Amino acid sequence: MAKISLIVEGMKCGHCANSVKEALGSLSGVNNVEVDLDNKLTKVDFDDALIDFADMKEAISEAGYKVVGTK
Ligand SMILES: [Cu+2]
Repeated sequence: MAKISLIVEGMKCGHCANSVKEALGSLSGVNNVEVDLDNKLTKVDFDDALIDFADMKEAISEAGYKVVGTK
């Protein structure tokens, strides 16, 4: 199990946070997602044998938000 904190731009409210959560949660290999809206952080627990940063970035992009880095 691996953890990453993604810095996501464009999330403005609880609805945005849920959209990002759902986009990531639908990917196989993602075990848990927590969004910290105030700090633009999305914390993901994942299995690095099944999914990587690029996959998460793409899913978030498809949901309409932008990953600008990690922390
Ligand atoms: Cu919103």
